[in-house]
Amino acid sequence: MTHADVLKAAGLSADELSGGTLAVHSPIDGAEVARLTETSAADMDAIVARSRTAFQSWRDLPAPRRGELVRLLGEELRAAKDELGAVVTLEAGKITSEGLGEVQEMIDICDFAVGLSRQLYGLTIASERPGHRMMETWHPMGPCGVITAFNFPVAVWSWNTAIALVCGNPVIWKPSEKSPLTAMTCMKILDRALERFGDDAPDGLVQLVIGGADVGAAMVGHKDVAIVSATGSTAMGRKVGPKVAERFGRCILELGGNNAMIVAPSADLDMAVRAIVFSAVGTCGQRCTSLRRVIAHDSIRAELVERLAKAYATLPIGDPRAPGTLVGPIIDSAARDRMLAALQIARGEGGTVHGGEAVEAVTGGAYVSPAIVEMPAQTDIVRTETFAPILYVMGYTELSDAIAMQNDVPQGLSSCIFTTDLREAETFLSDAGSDCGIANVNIGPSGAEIGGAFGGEKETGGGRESGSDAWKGYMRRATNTINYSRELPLAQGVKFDL
Ligand code: UN1
Repeated sequence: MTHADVLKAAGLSADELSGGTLAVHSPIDGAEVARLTETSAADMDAIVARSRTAFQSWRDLPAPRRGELVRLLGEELRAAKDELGAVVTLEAGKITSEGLGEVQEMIDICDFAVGLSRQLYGLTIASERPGHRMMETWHPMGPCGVITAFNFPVAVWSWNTAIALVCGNPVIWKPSEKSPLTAMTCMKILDRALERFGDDAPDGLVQLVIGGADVGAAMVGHKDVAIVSATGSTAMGRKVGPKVAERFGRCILELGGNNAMIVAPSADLDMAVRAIVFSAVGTCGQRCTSLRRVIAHDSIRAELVERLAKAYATLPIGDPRAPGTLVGPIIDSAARDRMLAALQIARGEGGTVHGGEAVEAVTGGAYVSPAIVEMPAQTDIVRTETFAPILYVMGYTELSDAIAMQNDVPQGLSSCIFTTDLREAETFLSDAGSDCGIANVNIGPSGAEIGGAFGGEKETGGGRESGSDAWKGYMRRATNTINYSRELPLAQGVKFDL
């Protein structure tokens, strides 16, 4: 299928793909596939006002009814899975299976959110006063601004949107300027769900804004955007976080990772090798959860590197649409340049680089061979997140040193240990173990499933999305004390009688 066919099958008309100023390129071959009209930052007031109006009626619908819209969205996503997956491949360069996997993640979060729409539990709390009941209730917050990155252009939107909607919040979505077409496709799919849902859904319940940093900044700075959920680089989060904090808005940040795997002497190396290859080179190393560091016990390190180098040598690199390809393009040539520059720095810091070269796969696309870099120590470049398939390998002798090394980076998203030793596994998961938001045993750091809270600490931003009680980030909590007695006792035994 040509790019035009893929976009047509996704329901995007030639008209809406042309006439604007934002050029959209496919990383597969660098072809320009659209020129989109951008949202002006000056329109943000009107967009937010529309969202606030939508909020006033959406919050009045019972949550299970709001969940019905999300259930329909899940159905429409199931029906459009192939078409949307193909646009993800076109626009983000993911191999077909990963494009489809991303849509599956959307379906999964819809299912999760539908169940949640019949929960949103509060608490009852024992009151010290007779004839009193104390409870905690959860309420919608208002417009939720969602900023998403190019690498998960649709799943991250759905994590936020499915939950924001059941929680009673309208959404304003600012996708990466590198991936607006997947966003437009999602809006069409959502429109079909809205149509089936009927009149209960207000206009402007979910709005899309297309453009660059200025339109994002207008949304982030707007006092009526109650929640800003931003996924992307730590540099972006450093701008967004303080801006939202300045106006006391709610922020959910999911930023950079520098995810490690400790490979212990007892590890099943066959499994470790497979897990490493998937998590280090999958999505061309462009997941926030991508494996970037292996900390291998000195007794197995040489063997592990040899097996990895062998596996890397056979990796099918090329057109992500072709069956069998495992490594598609990196997002653009600037990202490839950053990868090659990082490898140069690693060499300067004592690293031995295997792979990591520009590859001529499809003319016009930026392709690379994933790199394994043996490092003498965890130097500055290792502690920096380079959004590319670079895997640094270091050694250890004592587990406590390996854990200290795993934690000694600014980021804190995902982590794992490969071991068959129960004591080591539990130590890694303990209070003194990994400091990340995600810590796994005998599973790589990427490819988390829906259900668990997703996010991490330190420069990863601290936000949690998608699973567990992450919904609480999208609601405000009220503590209610109800007096059903005929007395008015004060707490703490305070007397204040007239
Ligand atoms: C991201 O890269 O921003 O755990 C999200 C994973 C995916 C989500 C990644 N489920 O790798």
